[in-house]
Amino acid sequence: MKKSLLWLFIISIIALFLLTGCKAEIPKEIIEEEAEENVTEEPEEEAAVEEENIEVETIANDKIVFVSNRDGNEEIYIMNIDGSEQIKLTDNSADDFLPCFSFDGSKIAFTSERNRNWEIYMMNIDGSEQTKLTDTDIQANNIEPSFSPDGNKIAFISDHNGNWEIYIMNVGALGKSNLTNNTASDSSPCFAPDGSKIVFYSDRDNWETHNREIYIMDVNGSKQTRLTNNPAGDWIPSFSPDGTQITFTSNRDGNEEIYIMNVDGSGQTNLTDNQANDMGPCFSRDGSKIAFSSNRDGNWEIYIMDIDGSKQIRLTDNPAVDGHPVFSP
Ligand SMILES: [Ca+2]
Ligand SMILES: [Ca+2]
Ligand SMILES: [Ca+2]
Ligand SMILES: [Ca+2]
Repeated sequence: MKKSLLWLFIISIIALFLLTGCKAEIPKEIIEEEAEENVTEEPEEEAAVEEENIEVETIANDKIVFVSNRDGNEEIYIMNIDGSEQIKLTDNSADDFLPCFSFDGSKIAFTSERNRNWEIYMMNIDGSEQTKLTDTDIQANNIEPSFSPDGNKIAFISDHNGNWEIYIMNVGALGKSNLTNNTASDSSPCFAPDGSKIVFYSDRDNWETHNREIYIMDVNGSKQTRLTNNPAGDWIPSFSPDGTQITFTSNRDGNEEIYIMNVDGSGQTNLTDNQANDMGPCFSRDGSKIAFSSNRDGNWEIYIMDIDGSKQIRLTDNPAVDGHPVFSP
């Protein structure tokens, strides 16, 4: 049976529970040494590729990437911000999901299970040059990539130590460093626009009751600070372009809704208010809009709204699961 996006969410949740009891086994020092060894190997080649792409004008402007299983399995799509010109970027029988733009709009990192386990890949915005960036053993997974603003690093999560932890790697290098290291699940990292912080969610406060909270930390993993504090699930955070606000998902009113808060956790306000599930918000480049997914019309579709919650407009319209919208920078 093929996984829908909803299944991915559900499977992730189940996986988080199943895996949180296990202990990390690879010493952090060894991982960091590997990361440093690999740093010097390929950055020149990567920089050359970036320059080539800029010359042939493959920068995304006013686009949204998203995931849909409308062709029978999950693929990455790109469309205009009014929902027009929906173009498929990946095309294979495996699931491709969780896309993320580089801050210069030239690359899309994503997760794919085309190699049996979930690994992180990168491609140009027209779908060309799909390259695998991580390569773990078949029993483990690397998912949820988030580019650093300079494009040189990607934060992501891996379960290779037995539970989901946040890691950071240099693009083009195989090594990675832990940013979190505990028995709970830490997920959904997202870089601040100035590159100094990463926002994420964790169930470290009470994983038995599945109490996810939004946390923020420095990019070296220090100063991990909780921003939400309630018995409900608070998850899938994303920074505003100016770094002053965070939009996220919470089910504190009984179903999933989109919320916005200041970067210190103050002023938590819900932007959606209905009986359906509204999830996975992302700010537009100018900070005036938020894209998200909702099943309010009977199946998962992508919507856009102003940041005060007004003008909620549907962008996709088909019986398949459409989700995980991400604005181009
Ligand atoms: Ca696919
Ligand atoms: Ca909570
Ligand atoms: Ca709702
Ligand atoms: Ca749909």
